Amino acid sequence: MDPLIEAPEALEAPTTSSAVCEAVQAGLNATPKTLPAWLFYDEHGSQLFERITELPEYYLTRTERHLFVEMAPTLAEHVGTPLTVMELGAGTASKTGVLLTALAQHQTPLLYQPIDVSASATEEAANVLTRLVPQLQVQPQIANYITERYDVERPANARVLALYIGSSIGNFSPAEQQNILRNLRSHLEPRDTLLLGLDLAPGDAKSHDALQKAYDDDAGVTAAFNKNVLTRLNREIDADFKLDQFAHRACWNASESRIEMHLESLVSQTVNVCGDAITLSKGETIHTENSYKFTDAAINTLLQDSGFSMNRTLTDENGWYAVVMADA
Ligand code: AVJ
Repeated sequence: MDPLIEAPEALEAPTTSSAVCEAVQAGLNATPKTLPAWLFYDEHGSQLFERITELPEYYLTRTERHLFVEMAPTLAEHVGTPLTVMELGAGTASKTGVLLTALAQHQTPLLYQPIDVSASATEEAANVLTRLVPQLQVQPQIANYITERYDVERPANARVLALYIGSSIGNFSPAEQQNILRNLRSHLEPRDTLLLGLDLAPGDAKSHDALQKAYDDDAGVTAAFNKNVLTRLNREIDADFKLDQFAHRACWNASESRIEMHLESLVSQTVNVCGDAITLSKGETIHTENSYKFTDAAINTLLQDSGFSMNRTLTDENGWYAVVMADA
């Protein structure tokens, strides 16, 4: 497919180990040191993320699911029928299932079009969801949804409900966020609807402490998720990270409105990565992830700049998480 824009390094995993070496070396030789975020999601990392979504401190998944349960009965009315559902990212099947179950009561069969870079993720989602919603017709597409064109099918001239949920957009820089939504909107018509799930910035409603703990839980699952990146590099490429010489750190960057995850070197040390000696001083960190958090104003700007017009916003009673409906 035609690349629309330069691919951000964050999204797509290279397929050869020499390409992984190159990407990892580039990040570790930069100042400050970084590692690409796709490294998180190997098999063990994906399992750890599933465990994160069940932690008491990690309110995002559970809060979004509650909001879906609340809005599901009237969603078909808001979107209008006939409708088809497409989703960026394979999504956590259980949450999408809440919406699809309700929508399938208004529309049989219901065409569901998940778009993801990972074939295994879309397959898994398709399997779980068809078991949950037998009226579902699943048509997955493997594509990089930032940079590539994809197809959106409209059976019977249906309206499209586009899902981009789970705070997935938060892992991308503001420029990438805009590219994702602009690319999405170029596939939609004015009568179509976007449903966007976003985590809200700390403030009067949410303390910094509550946010911080969501990314540094007491059981240490997020720490394990972060350090798994190093385990993966030791296994998949020629690297010798000593795991006990790194510590998980999560910190709020107020000026960028994001939680950052880092791996802090506890000692001054040298690590070998594909024949390259990387030196880290004591206290130096490797930046592994950004998770952007949104104010109401930032949500408005993001939608406006990408051509959507805000329809309504649903937030939980604490005001911690938002599900936004916008018109294409
Ligand atoms: C998958 C992007 C929603 O940023 O909250 C969870 C990933 N990182 N804990 C997030 C994550 C650390 C998560 N998203």
